[in-house]
Amino acid sequence: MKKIGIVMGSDSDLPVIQKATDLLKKLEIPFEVHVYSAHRTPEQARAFAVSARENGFGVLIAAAGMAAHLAGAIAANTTLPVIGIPCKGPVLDGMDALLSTVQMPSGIPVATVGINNGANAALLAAEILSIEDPALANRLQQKRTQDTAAVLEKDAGIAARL
Ligand code: RP5
Repeated sequence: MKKIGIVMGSDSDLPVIQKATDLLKKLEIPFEVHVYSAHRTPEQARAFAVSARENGFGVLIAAAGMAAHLAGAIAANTTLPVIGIPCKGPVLDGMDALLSTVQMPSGIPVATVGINNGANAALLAAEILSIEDPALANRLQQKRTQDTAAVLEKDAGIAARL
């Protein structure tokens, strides 16, 4: 099975990444996590992206805040699908990272999820891998069924709370 590669711009992004890794563990998908910054360690970020396909990765996730160039810099150096997670920063509430991540010029796509949405990044990465993996597709369907049941349980209980 292909691995999912996760890169974060700083270890301060870890709480966002943990939402992704928790889900990947539940879905039994192998992953590798690194701290590489587009600005502070550009050579290491580039080297990871350049060798990612030959190193067995199928999808890459990149999380960064503020002037968030990491997902774009990773995408510039691989033709694997790259999912960007804009992280909330201390000043502009993540809007800076959201626009930096989502507004890629034509030719270098980054599939951008919502601010701090590590869970959706993991699910999207899993859905991409599931195209060629029926067992993973089944696990995703089971999760969707469980999530649906959880909402319906809330629906059934809501009257009692009002
Ligand atoms: C970005 O700058 C990182 O992804 C992080 O979200 C933000 C702040 O980094 P630290 O100053 O906390 O290391 O590159």
